[in-house]
Amino acid sequence: MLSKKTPLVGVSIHDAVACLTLSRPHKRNALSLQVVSELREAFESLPDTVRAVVLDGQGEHFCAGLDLSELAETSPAEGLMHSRIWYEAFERIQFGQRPVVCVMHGAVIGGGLELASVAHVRVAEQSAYFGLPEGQRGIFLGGGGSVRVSKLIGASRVGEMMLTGRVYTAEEGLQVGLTHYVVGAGEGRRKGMELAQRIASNAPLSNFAIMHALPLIAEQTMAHGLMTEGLMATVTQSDGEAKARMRAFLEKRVGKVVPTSGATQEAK
Ligand code: 1HE
Repeated sequence: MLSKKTPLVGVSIHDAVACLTLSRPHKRNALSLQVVSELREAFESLPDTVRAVVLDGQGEHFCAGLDLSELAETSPAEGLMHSRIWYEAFERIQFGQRPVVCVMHGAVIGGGLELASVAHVRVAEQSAYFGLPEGQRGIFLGGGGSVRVSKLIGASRVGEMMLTGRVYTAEEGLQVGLTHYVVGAGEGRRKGMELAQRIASNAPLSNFAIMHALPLIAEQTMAHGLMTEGLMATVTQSDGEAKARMRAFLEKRVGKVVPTSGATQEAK
């Protein structure tokens, strides 16, 4: 008889922001195929009113990476399919409908860091630490990290992490580009929500361009990139929403850009 499974990804909706929480704390939120599939499903079944997502983890750690019990006995063909399932799910999240703010604490290891690198904004609590112990486990990155984490910090640092087992602290992660923010213990969700609410208030077409066009432009040659950018700029600025927002500024109905503490440490 099939028993009803406890959801491994919690979902709560707060107006335009959804919080998705890895909820397998007894296994340190290790990513089994079931978790990956629930994650994908959770992203894909959010109501249209949700315009940004916060992704975090329950318990002491954000995520211990791949569920090692799943790959211990697999054939090469099964291993390849395993990666493909992760790739498809992660692609849907990165190039889905809504920007994602990932809030990390404790272990952000292996596949956990690969998942975090899918997000568009990353917030680390001071307890967060980043590792890629694939070399020690006798495996390789298999959730897109060779591509995505390398884009964040460069293949040289990724290789060094995997070869030597180096672990970056949250502060070091901020310096090298693994996270955009470092906040105090227990502050991650609040900061993540604040950022997600700000993202949700942007013009939808601007968020679309940032999520979908910017990564493509960054891969293009100068000539192609400028052409793509020009076309995307034309589309966004032609939208009624853009016209209304620009008028609101010119008529002094909205605030100015002001200096803030920026992408730096907040509470100690
Ligand atoms: C796991 C996993 C896991 C914990 N797969 N079961 N990832 C790693 O190499 C990280 C392995 N995990 C750890 O180093 C530690 O568990 C932590 C530092 C994350 C947390 O330590 P701790 O002391 O809080 O917990 P624990 O006692 O080690 O683990 C609690 C339980 O979670 C325990 O199971 P139990 O049945 O004995 O209670 C652990 O076996 C289980 N657990 N982590 C399976 N990862 C697509 S390719 C990606 C490649 C990778 O991700 S490689 C990195 C894999």
